[in-house]
Amino acid sequence: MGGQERMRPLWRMYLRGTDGVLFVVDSADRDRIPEAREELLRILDTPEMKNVPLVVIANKQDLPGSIDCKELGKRLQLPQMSTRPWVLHGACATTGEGICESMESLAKMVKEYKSKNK
Ligand SMILES: Nc1nc2c(ncn2[C@@H]2O[C@H](COP(=O)(O)OP(=O)(O)OP(=O)(O)O)[C@@H](O)[C@H]2O)c(=O)[nH]1
Ligand SMILES: [Mg+2]
Repeated sequence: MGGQERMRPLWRMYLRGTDGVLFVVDSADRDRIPEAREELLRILDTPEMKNVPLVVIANKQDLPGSIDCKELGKRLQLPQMSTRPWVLHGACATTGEGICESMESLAKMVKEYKSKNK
């Protein structure tokens, strides 16, 4: 789903029955990382999203000056997520680098989550 501001109110329509979240962040858009963090925490902070697995794609790793994967994770407060399974992958959507790994992680984590919540 698109992440532009006018699209975001639609996100909550899709929360019920969600088994995994894939959140793509522009690692080169440094000024808007706090905005990305607020939006991410907002969707995760509902009872129905408790412990739903999270995959974050740190996209645009090819651009000079982009925030590296580890630093981005910190800025999104991922290490503070203690009960939720999460993983972070660096990626470049234009070449496809990192995308397969991200999808594989998502598939694996969703499978685990569903087997626990049956
Ligand atoms: N260099 C590079 N460009 C990318 C990558 N992924 C997407 N793009 C390009 O980024 C552009 C879209 O920018 P976005 O930041 O997704 O969207 P935006 O138009 O800036 O709108 P916002 O969602 O408000 O930031 C397109 O031209 C894509 O080709 C990437 O990994 N590396
Ligand atoms: Mg942008």
